[in-house]
Amino acid sequence: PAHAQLNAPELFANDLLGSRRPQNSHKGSFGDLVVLGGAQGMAGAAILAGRSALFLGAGRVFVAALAALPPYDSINPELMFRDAAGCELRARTLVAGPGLGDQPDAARLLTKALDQGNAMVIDADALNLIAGTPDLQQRLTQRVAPTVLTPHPLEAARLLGVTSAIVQADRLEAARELAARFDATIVLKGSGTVIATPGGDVVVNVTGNPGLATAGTGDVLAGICGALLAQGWGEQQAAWCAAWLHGAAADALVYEGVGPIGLSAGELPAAARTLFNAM
Ligand code: NPW
Ligand code: AMP
Ligand code: MG
Repeated sequence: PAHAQLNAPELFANDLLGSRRPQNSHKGSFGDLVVLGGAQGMAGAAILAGRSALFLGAGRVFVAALAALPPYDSINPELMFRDAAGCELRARTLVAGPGLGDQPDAARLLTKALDQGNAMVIDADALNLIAGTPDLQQRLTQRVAPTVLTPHPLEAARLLGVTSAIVQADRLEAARELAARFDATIVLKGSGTVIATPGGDVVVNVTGNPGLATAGTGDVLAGICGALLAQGWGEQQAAWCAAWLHGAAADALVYEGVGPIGLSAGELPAAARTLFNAM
């Protein structure tokens, strides 16, 4: 077949069970993660990604925003807020893009982020900046560390230089082409999320529902994927499990009557956490 369907048993088979933690582990065992994003008016996107990373088990989570933030997040004071320009990026898993915007400070930050050697999720405006900047494309393809790109159809279209209708007409091919072009794992979002690797593996996720068609759900997915990378998962397994958990969390919420209408992105992290601990 051209692709396999992504089902939970494949994740079990990989023995990457989320609830297994060594008895003597500590927060340093589960990785430091930095979300880079949150320009003026979109700080919420970066906070949603950070909260998702926290709920899915990253050891310490920093939100490095371009906009001025309050001293701390009153809903999740565990998050550490940093000024984007001054935030240490080395030895930390990065989630770049949620609410990052398109201003010069965003491009400077992304340049620095692409050049660090740790795992990275690239989403939203980081993808848009890369689409419009050959220098950033070159830095992306030169990366060696695990790299996952999470475009929605329009972001994928911008990266490929085509229309979103063309992406949607052959989603498998669009994902494969992006994986080959950028030598990274691609999560092409939308109903039936497609995950493609540079090696040519393609799977279609089976979880999720139209309750996810609301602002901020992509920012949650990026944070979940980052949390798995921060805990040492490989890029393909992290992409698979993140997409599966994100959709399954939405399915569980709909089953409880929380959606599809009115499901809000901020409700997903706790639901995904419950599923992950049960795996
Ligand atoms: P249409 O309408 O069909 O032509 P943009 P964005 C398409 C931040 N956010 N199937 C669709 O195009 C993000 O992190 C901040 C088909 C849609 O109109 C980014 O940094 C929030 N088409 C920034 O905002 C919460 C699909 O893409 C267009 C599709 C801009 O991101 C919200 C939108 O794409 C947001 O996350 C699908 N499944 N999905 C906050 N609270 O701070 C998308 N499209 O123009 O890139 O805008 O995705 O909203
Ligand atoms: P974004 O557009 O970046 O906020 O991402 C939206 C998220 O919601 C992605 O993970 C999509 O796969 C998911 N999503 C949106 N609409 C649907 C749908 N109709 N069915 C399943 N998943 C969806
Ligand atoms: Mg998005």
